[in-house]
Amino acid sequence: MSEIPIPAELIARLRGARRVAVLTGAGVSAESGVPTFREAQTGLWARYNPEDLATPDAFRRDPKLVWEWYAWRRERVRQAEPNPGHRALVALEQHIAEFSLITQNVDGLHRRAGSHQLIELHGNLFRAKCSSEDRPVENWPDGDEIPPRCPRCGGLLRPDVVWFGEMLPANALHAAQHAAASAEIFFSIGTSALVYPAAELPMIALAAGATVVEINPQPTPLSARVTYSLNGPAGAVLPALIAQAWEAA
Ligand code: BV8
Repeated sequence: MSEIPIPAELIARLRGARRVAVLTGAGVSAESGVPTFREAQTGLWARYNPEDLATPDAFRRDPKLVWEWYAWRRERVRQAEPNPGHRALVALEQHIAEFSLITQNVDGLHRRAGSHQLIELHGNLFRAKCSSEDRPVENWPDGDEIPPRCPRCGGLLRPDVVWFGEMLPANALHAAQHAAASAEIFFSIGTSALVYPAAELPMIALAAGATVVEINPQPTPLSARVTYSLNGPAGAVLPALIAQAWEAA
Protein backbone atom coordinates (compact mmCIF):
# COMPACT_ATOMS: atom_id res chain seq x y z
CA MET A 1 0.00 0.00 0.00
CA SER A 2 2.65 2.46 0.95
CA GLU A 3 4.73 1.70 -2.19
CA ILE A 4 2.96 4.67 -3.77
CA PRO A 5 5.58 7.49 -3.65
CA ILE A 6 4.15 10.44 -1.70
CA PRO A 7 6.52 13.46 -1.68
CA ALA A 8 8.13 13.70 1.78
CA GLU A 9 7.48 17.44 1.85
CA LEU A 10 3.73 16.84 1.43
CA ILE A 11 3.78 14.27 4.23
CA ALA A 12 5.55 16.75 6.52
CA ARG A 13 3.07 19.53 5.66
CA LEU A 14 0.11 17.21 6.25
CA ARG A 15 1.38 16.11 9.65
CA GLY A 16 1.75 19.73 10.74
CA ALA A 17 -1.51 21.01 9.21
CA ARG A 18 -4.42 22.33 11.32
CA ARG A 19 -6.91 23.21 8.55
CA VAL A 20 -7.46 20.74 5.68
CA ALA A 21 -10.30 20.71 3.12
CA VAL A 22 -11.09 17.89 0.69
CA LEU A 23 -13.30 18.00 -2.42
CA THR A 24 -14.39 14.62 -3.76
CA GLY A 25 -16.09 13.55 -6.98
CA ALA A 26 -17.46 10.36 -8.44
CA GLY A 27 -13.96 8.85 -8.82
CA VAL A 28 -13.81 8.24 -5.06
CA SER A 29 -16.79 5.88 -5.38
CA ALA A 30 -15.48 4.15 -8.53
CA GLU A 31 -13.66 1.49 -6.46
CA SER A 32 -16.93 0.73 -4.69
CA GLY A 33 -18.32 -0.30 -8.06
CA VAL A 34 -20.46 2.84 -8.49
CA PRO A 35 -19.93 4.09 -12.07
CA THR A 36 -18.53 7.63 -12.29
CA PHE A 37 -20.89 10.31 -13.48
CA ARG A 38 -19.49 10.49 -17.00
CA GLU A 39 -18.63 6.82 -17.45
CA ALA A 40 -20.72 5.03 -20.05
CA GLN A 41 -24.01 4.07 -18.51
CA THR A 42 -25.08 0.45 -18.80
CA GLY A 43 -28.18 -1.43 -19.90
CA LEU A 44 -31.32 0.62 -20.43
CA TRP A 45 -29.45 3.78 -19.50
CA ALA A 46 -26.64 3.35 -22.07
CA ARG A 47 -28.56 5.47 -24.59
CA TYR A 48 -28.87 8.46 -22.26
CA ASN A 49 -26.28 11.14 -21.45
CA PRO A 50 -26.36 11.72 -17.67
CA GLU A 51 -26.10 15.46 -18.18
CA ASP A 52 -29.35 15.35 -20.17
CA LEU A 53 -31.17 13.36 -17.49
CA ALA A 54 -29.94 15.39 -14.48
CA THR A 55 -31.94 18.51 -15.44
CA PRO A 56 -35.30 20.09 -14.49
CA ASP A 57 -36.32 19.96 -18.18
CA ALA A 58 -35.80 16.19 -18.33
CA PHE A 59 -37.99 15.80 -15.24
CA ARG A 60 -40.68 18.11 -16.67
CA ARG A 61 -40.61 16.16 -19.97
CA ASP A 62 -40.57 12.66 -18.48
CA PRO A 63 -40.76 12.52 -14.67
CA LYS A 64 -41.20 8.72 -14.68
CA LEU A 65 -37.98 8.16 -16.70
CA VAL A 66 -35.94 10.48 -14.47
CA TRP A 67 -37.35 8.98 -11.26
CA GLU A 68 -36.55 5.46 -12.54
CA TRP A 69 -32.97 6.49 -13.41
CA TYR A 70 -32.44 7.63 -9.84
CA ALA A 71 -34.15 4.47 -8.47
CA TRP A 72 -31.67 2.41 -10.56
CA ARG A 73 -28.75 4.45 -9.20
CA ARG A 74 -30.05 4.04 -5.60
CA GLU A 75 -30.17 0.27 -6.12
CA ARG A 76 -26.58 0.26 -7.46
CA VAL A 77 -25.36 2.23 -4.45
CA ARG A 78 -27.27 0.03 -1.99
CA GLN A 79 -25.21 -2.91 -3.32
CA ALA A 80 -21.97 -0.94 -2.89
CA GLU A 81 -19.77 -0.59 0.18
CA PRO A 82 -17.46 2.29 1.13
CA ASN A 83 -13.94 1.51 -0.15
CA PRO A 84 -10.44 2.08 1.39
CA GLY A 85 -10.46 5.60 -0.07
CA HIS A 86 -13.62 6.55 1.83
CA ARG A 87 -12.21 4.98 4.99
CA ALA A 88 -8.86 6.79 4.66
CA LEU A 89 -10.78 10.09 4.59
CA VAL A 90 -12.49 9.09 7.87
CA ALA A 91 -8.98 8.50 9.33
CA LEU A 92 -7.73 11.83 7.95
CA GLU A 93 -10.61 13.64 9.68
CA GLN A 94 -9.42 12.20 13.00
CA HIS A 95 -5.89 13.55 12.55
CA ILE A 96 -6.78 17.13 11.54
CA ALA A 97 -8.08 19.79 13.96
CA GLU A 98 -10.25 21.65 11.41
CA PHE A 99 -11.27 19.25 8.64
CA SER A 100 -13.94 19.70 5.93
CA LEU A 101 -15.03 17.00 3.51
CA ILE A 102 -16.86 18.63 0.59
CA THR A 103 -18.44 16.15 -1.80
CA GLN A 104 -20.11 16.46 -5.20
CA ASN A 105 -21.27 12.87 -4.82
CA VAL A 106 -24.88 12.08 -4.12
CA ASP A 107 -24.31 8.42 -3.16
CA GLY A 108 -24.04 8.90 0.61
CA LEU A 109 -20.98 6.61 0.81
CA HIS A 110 -18.87 9.11 2.80
CA ARG A 111 -21.53 9.19 5.53
CA ARG A 112 -21.82 5.38 5.48
CA ALA A 113 -18.01 5.17 5.85
CA GLY A 114 -18.22 7.34 9.00
CA SER A 115 -17.24 10.83 7.81
CA HIS A 116 -18.79 13.56 9.98
CA GLN A 117 -17.56 17.01 8.79
CA LEU A 118 -19.39 16.43 5.49
CA ILE A 119 -20.74 19.07 3.06
CA GLU A 120 -22.98 17.54 0.36
CA LEU A 121 -22.89 20.14 -2.45
CA HIS A 122 -25.19 18.30 -4.86
CA GLY A 123 -27.68 16.65 -2.47
CA ASN A 124 -28.28 12.98 -1.82
CA LEU A 125 -29.84 10.18 -3.91
CA PHE A 126 -31.60 8.75 -0.87
CA ARG A 127 -33.57 11.90 -0.09
CA ALA A 128 -36.64 13.04 -2.01
CA LYS A 129 -38.40 16.39 -2.10
CA CYS A 130 -41.75 17.66 -3.33
CA SER A 131 -41.32 19.25 -6.77
CA SER A 132 -44.21 21.65 -6.00
CA GLU A 133 -43.28 22.73 -2.45
CA ASP A 134 -39.48 22.25 -2.85
CA ARG A 135 -39.53 20.72 0.66
CA PRO A 136 -37.98 17.38 1.70
CA VAL A 137 -40.12 14.26 2.10
CA GLU A 138 -38.61 11.78 4.57
CA ASN A 139 -40.10 8.60 3.18
CA TRP A 140 -42.39 7.98 0.29
CA PRO A 141 -44.92 5.27 -0.60
CA ASP A 142 -43.39 2.58 -2.83
CA GLY A 143 -46.69 2.20 -4.64
CA ASP A 144 -47.18 1.71 -8.34
CA GLU A 145 -47.44 5.44 -9.15
CA ILE A 146 -44.04 6.62 -10.46
CA PRO A 147 -42.89 9.18 -9.44
CA PRO A 148 -44.71 8.93 -6.07
CA ARG A 149 -46.71 11.94 -4.89
CA CYS A 150 -46.09 14.29 -1.97
CA PRO A 151 -48.13 13.10 1.06
CA ARG A 152 -48.73 16.78 1.92
CA CYS A 153 -49.86 18.36 -1.33
CA GLY A 154 -50.01 15.58 -3.95
CA GLY A 155 -47.24 17.16 -6.08
CA LEU A 156 -44.75 14.89 -7.85
CA LEU A 157 -41.76 13.82 -5.75
CA ARG A 158 -38.25 14.27 -7.22
CA PRO A 159 -34.79 13.28 -6.01
CA ASP A 160 -33.31 15.79 -3.54
CA VAL A 161 -30.25 16.42 -5.74
CA VAL A 162 -29.01 19.57 -7.52
CA TRP A 163 -29.65 19.34 -11.26
CA PHE A 164 -27.74 21.25 -13.96
CA GLY A 165 -29.08 24.80 -14.08
CA GLU A 166 -30.17 24.66 -10.43
CA MET A 167 -28.61 26.60 -7.56
CA LEU A 168 -26.58 24.69 -5.00
CA PRO A 169 -27.85 24.84 -1.38
CA ALA A 170 -26.58 28.26 -0.29
CA ASN A 171 -25.43 27.16 3.17
CA ALA A 172 -23.49 24.18 1.78
CA LEU A 173 -21.82 26.29 -0.92
CA HIS A 174 -20.87 29.07 1.51
CA ALA A 175 -19.44 26.55 3.99
CA ALA A 176 -17.44 24.92 1.17
CA GLN A 177 -16.11 28.28 -0.08
CA HIS A 178 -15.10 29.26 3.46
CA ALA A 179 -13.34 25.90 3.98
CA ALA A 180 -11.47 26.30 0.68
CA ALA A 181 -10.41 29.89 1.48
CA SER A 182 -9.06 28.98 4.92
CA ALA A 183 -7.44 25.59 4.24
CA GLU A 184 -3.67 25.16 4.53
CA ILE A 185 -3.96 22.04 2.34
CA PHE A 186 -6.78 21.45 -0.19
CA PHE A 187 -7.26 18.04 -1.83
CA SER A 188 -9.20 17.57 -5.09
CA ILE A 189 -9.88 13.83 -5.32
CA GLY A 190 -11.66 11.80 -8.02
CA THR A 191 -13.23 14.69 -9.87
CA SER A 192 -12.90 15.77 -13.51
CA ALA A 193 -12.97 19.39 -12.23
CA LEU A 194 -15.54 20.29 -14.93
CA VAL A 195 -18.65 21.13 -12.92
CA TYR A 196 -19.13 24.61 -11.45
CA PRO A 197 -19.29 26.14 -8.93
CA ALA A 198 -17.61 23.10 -7.23
CA ALA A 199 -14.68 23.32 -9.68
CA GLU A 200 -14.00 26.84 -8.39
CA LEU A 201 -13.15 25.58 -4.89
CA PRO A 202 -9.54 24.46 -5.60
CA MET A 203 -8.96 27.82 -7.36
CA ILE A 204 -10.18 29.64 -4.23
CA ALA A 205 -7.73 27.59 -2.16
CA LEU A 206 -4.86 28.27 -4.57
CA ALA A 207 -5.61 32.02 -4.56
CA ALA A 208 -5.54 31.96 -0.75
CA GLY A 209 -2.05 30.39 -0.81
CA ALA A 210 -2.99 26.81 0.10
CA THR A 211 -1.05 23.73 -0.94
CA VAL A 212 -3.39 22.05 -3.48
CA VAL A 213 -3.11 18.31 -4.08
CA GLU A 214 -4.94 16.43 -6.86
CA ILE A 215 -5.50 12.65 -6.64
CA ASN A 216 -6.72 11.22 -9.94
CA PRO A 217 -5.43 8.49 -12.32
CA GLN A 218 -6.15 10.88 -15.22
CA PRO A 219 -5.16 14.52 -15.87
CA THR A 220 -7.86 17.17 -15.48
CA PRO A 221 -8.09 20.93 -16.27
CA LEU A 222 -6.83 21.46 -12.70
CA SER A 223 -3.71 19.28 -13.00
CA ALA A 224 -1.41 22.01 -14.36
CA ARG A 225 -2.32 24.37 -11.49
CA VAL A 226 -1.89 22.14 -8.43
CA THR A 227 1.10 21.93 -6.08
CA TYR A 228 1.15 18.10 -6.11
CA SER A 229 -0.46 15.68 -8.60
CA LEU A 230 -0.73 12.10 -7.28
CA ASN A 231 -1.66 9.98 -10.31
CA GLY A 232 -3.36 6.92 -8.95
CA PRO A 233 -6.66 5.57 -7.69
CA ALA A 234 -8.00 7.17 -4.50
CA GLY A 235 -8.47 3.72 -2.93
CA ALA A 236 -4.68 3.18 -3.05
CA VAL A 237 -3.22 6.69 -2.78
CA LEU A 238 -5.25 7.81 0.26
CA PRO A 239 -4.39 4.81 2.48
CA ALA A 240 -0.71 5.26 1.46
CA LEU A 241 -0.91 8.94 2.46
CA ILE A 242 -2.34 8.07 5.90
CA ALA A 243 0.18 5.25 6.39
CA GLN A 244 3.21 7.41 5.48
CA ALA A 245 2.01 10.39 7.53
CA TRP A 246 0.85 8.74 10.73
CA GLU A 247 1.56 5.02 10.78
CA ALA A 248 5.16 5.02 9.57
CA ALA A 249 5.97 7.87 11.98
C1 BV8 B 1 -25.34 26.28 -11.00
C2 BV8 B 1 -26.23 15.85 -9.04
C3 BV8 B 1 -26.16 28.47 -10.82
C4 BV8 B 1 -27.17 15.18 -9.98
C5 BV8 B 1 -24.60 17.10 -10.37
C6 BV8 B 1 -20.03 28.59 -14.27
C7 BV8 B 1 -20.59 29.00 -13.07
C8 BV8 B 1 -21.79 28.45 -12.61
C9 BV8 B 1 -22.44 27.46 -13.36
C10 BV8 B 1 -21.87 27.05 -14.56
C11 BV8 B 1 -20.69 27.61 -15.01
N1 BV8 B 1 -20.40 27.02 -16.20
C12 BV8 B 1 -21.34 26.10 -16.50
C13 BV8 B 1 -22.28 26.11 -15.54
C14 BV8 B 1 -23.45 25.26 -15.52
C15 BV8 B 1 -23.21 23.91 -14.86
C16 BV8 B 1 -21.87 23.29 -15.17
O1 BV8 B 1 -20.92 23.40 -14.40
N2 BV8 B 1 -21.79 22.62 -16.30
C17 BV8 B 1 -20.56 21.94 -16.66
C18 BV8 B 1 -20.88 20.59 -17.29
C19 BV8 B 1 -19.80 22.84 -17.62
N3 BV8 B 1 -23.34 24.02 -13.43
C20 BV8 B 1 -24.58 23.95 -12.88
O2 BV8 B 1 -25.59 23.89 -13.55
C21 BV8 B 1 -24.67 24.01 -11.37
N4 BV8 B 1 -25.65 24.99 -10.98
O3 BV8 B 1 -24.26 26.68 -11.38
O4 BV8 B 1 -26.36 27.10 -10.56
C22 BV8 B 1 -26.96 28.72 -12.06
C23 BV8 B 1 -28.33 28.62 -11.97
C24 BV8 B 1 -29.10 28.88 -13.13
C25 BV8 B 1 -28.44 29.22 -14.33
C26 BV8 B 1 -27.04 29.28 -14.40
C27 BV8 B 1 -26.29 29.02 -13.25
C28 BV8 B 1 -25.18 22.67 -10.81
C29 BV8 B 1 -24.10 21.62 -10.93
C30 BV8 B 1 -24.55 20.35 -10.18
C31 BV8 B 1 -25.10 19.37 -11.18
N5 BV8 B 1 -25.42 18.11 -10.49
N6 BV8 B 1 -24.94 15.99 -9.68
C32 BV8 B 1 -26.81 13.75 -10.20
O5 BV8 B 1 -25.77 13.25 -9.69
O6 BV8 B 1 -27.61 13.09 -10.90
S1 BV8 B 1 -23.05 17.21 -11.04
C33 BV8 B 1 -22.43 15.68 -11.42
O7 BV8 B 1 -21.12 15.96 -11.93
C34 BV8 B 1 -22.20 14.75 -10.24
O8 BV8 B 1 -22.61 15.25 -9.00
C35 BV8 B 1 -20.69 14.65 -10.17
O9 BV8 B 1 -20.25 14.53 -8.90
C36 BV8 B 1 -20.32 15.95 -10.78
C37 BV8 B 1 -18.92 16.16 -11.16
O10 BV8 B 1 -18.49 15.05 -11.85
P1 BV8 B 1 -17.30 14.20 -11.16
O11 BV8 B 1 -17.67 13.90 -9.76
O12 BV8 B 1 -16.04 14.93 -11.39
O13 BV8 B 1 -17.38 12.86 -11.94
P2 BV8 B 1 -16.80 12.57 -13.41
O14 BV8 B 1 -17.40 11.28 -13.85
O15 BV8 B 1 -16.92 13.80 -14.26
O16 BV8 B 1 -15.23 12.38 -13.17
C38 BV8 B 1 -14.76 11.30 -12.40
C39 BV8 B 1 -13.28 11.54 -12.19
O17 BV8 B 1 -12.79 10.51 -11.35
C40 BV8 B 1 -12.47 11.48 -13.48
O18 BV8 B 1 -11.55 12.56 -13.52
C41 BV8 B 1 -11.71 10.15 -13.36
O19 BV8 B 1 -10.43 10.22 -13.94
C42 BV8 B 1 -11.59 10.03 -11.87
N7 BV8 B 1 -11.44 8.65 -11.36
C43 BV8 B 1 -11.91 7.51 -11.91
N8 BV8 B 1 -11.59 6.46 -11.10
C44 BV8 B 1 -10.91 6.98 -10.03
C45 BV8 B 1 -10.83 8.37 -10.20
N9 BV8 B 1 -10.21 9.18 -9.31
C46 BV8 B 1 -9.66 8.59 -8.23
N10 BV8 B 1 -9.71 7.26 -7.99
C47 BV8 B 1 -10.32 6.43 -8.87
N11 BV8 B 1 -10.35 5.10 -8.63
